Amino acid sequence: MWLQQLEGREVLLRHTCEQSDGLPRYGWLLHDGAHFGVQEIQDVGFSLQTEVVKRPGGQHGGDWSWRVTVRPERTGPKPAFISLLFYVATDGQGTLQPLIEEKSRLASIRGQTEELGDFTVTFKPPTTEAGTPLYARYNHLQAKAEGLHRLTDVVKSSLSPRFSYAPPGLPKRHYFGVDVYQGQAGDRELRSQLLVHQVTVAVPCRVEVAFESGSVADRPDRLLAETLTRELDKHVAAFEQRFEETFGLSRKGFSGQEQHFARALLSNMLGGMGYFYGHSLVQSPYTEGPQLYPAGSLFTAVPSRSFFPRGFLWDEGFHQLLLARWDPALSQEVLAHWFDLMNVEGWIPREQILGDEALAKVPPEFVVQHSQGGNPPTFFLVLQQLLRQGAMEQDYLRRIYPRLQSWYGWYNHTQAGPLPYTFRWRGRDQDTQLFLNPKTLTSGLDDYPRASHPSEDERHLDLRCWMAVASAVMAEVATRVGEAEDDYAHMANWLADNEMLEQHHWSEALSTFADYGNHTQAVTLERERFRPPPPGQPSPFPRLVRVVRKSPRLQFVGGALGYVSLFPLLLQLLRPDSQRLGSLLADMKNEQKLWTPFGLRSLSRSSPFYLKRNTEHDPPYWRGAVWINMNYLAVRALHHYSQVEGPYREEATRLYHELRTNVIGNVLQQYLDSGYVWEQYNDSTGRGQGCYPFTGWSALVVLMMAEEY
Ligand code: 6A9
Repeated sequence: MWLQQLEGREVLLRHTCEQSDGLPRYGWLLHDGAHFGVQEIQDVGFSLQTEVVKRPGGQHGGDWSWRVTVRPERTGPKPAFISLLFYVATDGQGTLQPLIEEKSRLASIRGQTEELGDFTVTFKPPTTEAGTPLYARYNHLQAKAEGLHRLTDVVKSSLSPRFSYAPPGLPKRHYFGVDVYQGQAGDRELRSQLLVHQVTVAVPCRVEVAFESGSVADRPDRLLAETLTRELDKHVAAFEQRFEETFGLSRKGFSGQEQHFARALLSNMLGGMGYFYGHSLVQSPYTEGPQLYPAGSLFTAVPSRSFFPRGFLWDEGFHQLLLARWDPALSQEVLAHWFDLMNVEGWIPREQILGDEALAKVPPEFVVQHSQGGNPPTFFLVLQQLLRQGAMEQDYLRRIYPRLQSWYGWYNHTQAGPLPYTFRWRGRDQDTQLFLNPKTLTSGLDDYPRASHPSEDERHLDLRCWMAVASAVMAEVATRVGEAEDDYAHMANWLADNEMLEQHHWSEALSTFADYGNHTQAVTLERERFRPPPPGQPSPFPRLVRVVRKSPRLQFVGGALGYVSLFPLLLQLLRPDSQRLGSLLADMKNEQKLWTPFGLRSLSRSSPFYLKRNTEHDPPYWRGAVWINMNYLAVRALHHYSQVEGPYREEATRLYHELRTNVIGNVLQQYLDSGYVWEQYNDSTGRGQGCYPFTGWSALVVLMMAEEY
């Protein structure tokens, strides 16, 4: 945590990534996912560079050190001095013993936990970057907290302005320091023991912290000062070399700035990875209320450190497409964690909210997961990639195979459509009167328009295409582990059969691929007519409700040209000589439909749903904006169709180059302009929108730069 000591101003305590802090820029510039990381955080008037290095050894993961360097920034009011707060906290078990020096300086902590064994954490006094000691004031806090999610509050409420900072020759000034915490325990269990070391010091400065594992027997030298610098330099050089070997961006002629950007994208995904532990809350059709699942652990990347700092199923497949290239062993570990969270039915919760810290970031209405709802099985794309790389050992494949069978089986059985070889997302919005179009959160495309009236007659094109990929990969894995592959191969063949695909999903009238269902395009959202309230009740504000002007009927879903329509192309199911390929390429390239200078927009400009709100409080999401995961699939597919013989090869090649250039160019431009990579991009201006930093699937730009598909 850090604290700006601006006299007379409110207390600005920074801790976890919060969009509301409005920092100009922050993120990992370098991170290899295992041994080191370099992060830059720009605050107003100063910046923090945080560096971490790990040195393996002993039985508990070895030693690691942190270095924080604070530097003034050219712009903004510069704080004369700031406070850095370093803390150690337990989470339910373990002990911590403070060693206090000079009355108030927490010099080190001796601790012990089940996972870490015995360890010592040492806080070095602040210096200049050259190593000269600096004047500083110290505070420390020893407190108990309900859990890790409450630490910010505990520290905040213990702050007192009664301390003074008086470097030689300068006037004395007051500052906020951690003091005594008057927590009200109540009957809540206090599972965290907390020790905070606060150092208050002038900018610029540098502070180092060393974690030393008790099980490391011989330590040649401490991982501090010059040794730390030397280790960091070594890791930076190795990273740069490995990055070039893996992605070849310098070879491809990308500028220094472009390479810097790509390294930051990969590093943010790696640096944002987390280890989560806790229970999912699940509603199943077999129980009355939601049930707490057994505690489980998940090692995973996250879509966004500030806004969605937890695991999301289909996002994770996209994340691992990038990470599998960088570190295939790491990706396999992540996949294994996800597969271990499967329930007895073969279902994996879409959103993983494990532990109090994760839970603290989720509004209550989003916590319960529904065991009838899926999410695109993108892990099959990762498995396909790892198989191509030859990265998976036989033993690993054998161990995940039973889980893959269950998972595949879950989709195949529970998400079956009305006809053989068709599929339907379960869990669409029920209260159809309130939405312009009932959402389909399970598909991952949320408010993308589907049949206006959800019914059992629906067939969803995207899910069918996902199942085609899943079946093909299952057949391949089965063959590899010497199990019967016939059923999977049979499914894969039928789902890839272009004639049957057209029969189920090609609409002559709309001249595109589409969902099928009970549908009418004649719907609008309108303000409800005023109705006098019952006596004694306040008069309700009239809501927006859906008005249906023409009855729905079973038909292909019109007015919905966009990402879903492109799926047979995106997942490369169309034969290269299919006329339909030519037709989708034309829709893609049409600026009145999907083409923008920033990438493909999610929904055609000509769709009646284009940029339409779904309810009063629900702005358009997948109704026009440019999303990077789908653009990655598009670029990848265009690359594929540019490599195979066929009548559309030249057109695919042309679009491949243009789309790739547009997407890379805009995400980079927005990063330079705004300091961040974003969740989505505006289809008219290219501007980043939604949450930030979002270096989940938006980081797939690195693979587009590398032309790794
Ligand atoms: C809301 C509000 C602090 C929505 O990237 C994660 C998912 C995608 O899987 C999905 O395709 N996002 C996309 O349509 C974000 C979903 C967030 C839901 C929970 C909590 C947080 O407030």
